[in-house]
Amino acid sequence: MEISNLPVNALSQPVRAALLAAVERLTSEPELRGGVILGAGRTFVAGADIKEFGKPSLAPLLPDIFAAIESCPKPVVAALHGAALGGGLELALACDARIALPSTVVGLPEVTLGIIPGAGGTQRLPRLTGLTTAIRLICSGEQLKAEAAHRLGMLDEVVVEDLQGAAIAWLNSAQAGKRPVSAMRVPEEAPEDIAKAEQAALRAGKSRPAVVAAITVVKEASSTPFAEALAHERAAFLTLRASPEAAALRHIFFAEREAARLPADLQQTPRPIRTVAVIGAGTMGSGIALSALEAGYTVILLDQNTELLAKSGDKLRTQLQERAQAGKISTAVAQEAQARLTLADGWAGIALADLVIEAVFEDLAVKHEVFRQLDTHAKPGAVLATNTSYLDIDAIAAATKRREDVLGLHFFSPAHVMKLLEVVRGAHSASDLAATGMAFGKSLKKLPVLCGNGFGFIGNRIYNAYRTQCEFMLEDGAWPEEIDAALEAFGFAMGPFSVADLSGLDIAWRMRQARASTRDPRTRYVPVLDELCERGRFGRKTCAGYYNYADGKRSAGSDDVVRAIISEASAKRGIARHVLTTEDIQRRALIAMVNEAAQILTEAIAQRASDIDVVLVHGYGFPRWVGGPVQWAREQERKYLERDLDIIAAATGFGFVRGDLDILLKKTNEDNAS
Ligand code: T1G
Repeated sequence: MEISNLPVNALSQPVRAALLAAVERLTSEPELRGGVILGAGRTFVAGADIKEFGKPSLAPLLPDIFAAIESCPKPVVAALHGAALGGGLELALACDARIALPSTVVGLPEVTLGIIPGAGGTQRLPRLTGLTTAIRLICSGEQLKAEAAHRLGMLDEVVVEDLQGAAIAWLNSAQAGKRPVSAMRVPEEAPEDIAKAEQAALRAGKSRPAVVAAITVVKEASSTPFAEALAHERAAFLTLRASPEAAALRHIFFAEREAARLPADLQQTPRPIRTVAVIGAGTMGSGIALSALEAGYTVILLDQNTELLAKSGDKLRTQLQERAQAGKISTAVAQEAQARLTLADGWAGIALADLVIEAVFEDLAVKHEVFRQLDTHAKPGAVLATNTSYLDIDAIAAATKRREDVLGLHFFSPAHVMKLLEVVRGAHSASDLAATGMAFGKSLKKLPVLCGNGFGFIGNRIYNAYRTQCEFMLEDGAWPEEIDAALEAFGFAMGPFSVADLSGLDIAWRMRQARASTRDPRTRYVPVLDELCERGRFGRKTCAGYYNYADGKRSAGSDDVVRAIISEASAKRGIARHVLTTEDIQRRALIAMVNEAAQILTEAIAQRASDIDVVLVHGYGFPRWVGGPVQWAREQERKYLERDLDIIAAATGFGFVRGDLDILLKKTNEDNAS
């Protein structure tokens, strides 16, 4: 029985109907002695068809099909390759045996979609692995390679070739027969081990509703009759699937894939890239070099500071070895990658590069000098990329005679960890540069998002609006710890003032000083950060910023110095400080993001609304289970969004631009697809 619903053989309704018919035929035809279920193409089954969620469930349902497999008197073997995930693994668990190729991955990732396995996974998996492993796997959505799954008892055999032949051989072997997992008993385990697994799962899963539900239902495997527990699983699954959190997680799942799509006129053949030159051996440059090395590129690293260059080269080699020891990459890849790293001792060293990425100091004059050198030394047709966070790509490109080769590749720090990559086209970027940047990002296993060349592109511009509104709230009456606590309660990994202290207040201070001369005095400006920096309080690096830091630990709240500075700023502006509730803080910060997002869409800086959510979730710690600022706004009543816009318009005063919420809230067909 071969399931073919490319690209990932999702168990859509037609597949379910055909599979049930095949199982019924196996059951009824006397000459048939056993069955093998396998997937066509590159994989077994990636799960239920997520695109069907949000619509009425159509028969036959997976639990009915799996019951038919178990009640079929003939043995059925699942032959697994590629990925057997979610409903795909549940299908395999309903079979009498599971045989896989070594490269197969298996898992129950439902919690990453805000749901729990809804077709027996919570009851069958523990019968093979025990409760502690089942709790860990189901609450994390962890995917296991075949060998690991085999060791845990989830697979019966791992074969290196002829998967179908091995499955048929199993059917013809003496061990073939009905061995329904549902009839097995859950292996005994120490209650304290189960409790520890529970606590670990709740911590790692931030006690999200799906994780809490998964633990409750999985534990029934050892206490409740199978059929009854199965009904509880189904009920919990259906409730979660209808929740806004599940809708948000499905939204971001599809948004991440949608972001890779370029508009028709930019769908061009990417320029071939084999050798990458990175200019600047600082934190960003080294992180970019590491990513490129691990992705298989030949990397040339250049820095005018030869001591820093040598140090960064050593650090890169060490990092490659460490990642091999941690099992993140193979030892062979680590050694081979080290051989692909060259430390250039001058500009001539970049002559062979197909792509040059500069990650030097964020100053236009410095970037201009680098691009003049690139103009001279980079080979014709090489892509000249800047990692700038804020500067105008066109202003940088103006330093070369080949503006058509200039592109923004905005990595996020640490560059070898953060998946987000903003691919920024300048006014003169050649039409194949977007495809080249997106393909390069994908090859680094990044999440590339196409951006227009506006101040702060997508992410920094929105984060800037969010942080500015939070500074206004400081002056209006909230303390840093109240604002951070409110936004961390919303789900941000860190509040804006803790983030500012971590990245260093002096960086923002330098940028503000550089822009002071062009700032319109009529716009509201909060001088608190400048006052802190005047006192040498740059944040963690000076053990004092908005907070105090001792032994790396942040103080619970801001101290009297900070409060005096804030109160003085309020007084100077004639503000009578007032209390802001957690909800006030959350809504003002979020509507500031939404308002900026609306303008970014109107200005076509982002291709689509869902791209903005991908940027905020992957670049700024926006809680994934809320789906991003756009998804959040779509879940709000319009009248409250308008009310909140009025509030920040009043708080901002001169220069406030009210975005067009309609453009943001209308569902496009891509959104409807998800
Ligand atoms: N349903 C519908 N479409 C899916 C899909 C799914 N389960 N998985 C992938 N796609 C689409 C995806 O949107 C993309 O579409 C194309 O397939 C290629 O995907 C009952 C209820 C399998 C590891 O969570 O993790 O089972 O962009 O780009 O990088 O308890 O897809 O081409 O139009 O990701 O090679 C649980 C989700 C579902 C697995 C392959 N299963 N998928 O990665 O390709 S809930 C999952 C993945 C469930 C049961 C419950 C990955 C992959 P388009 P791709 P890839």
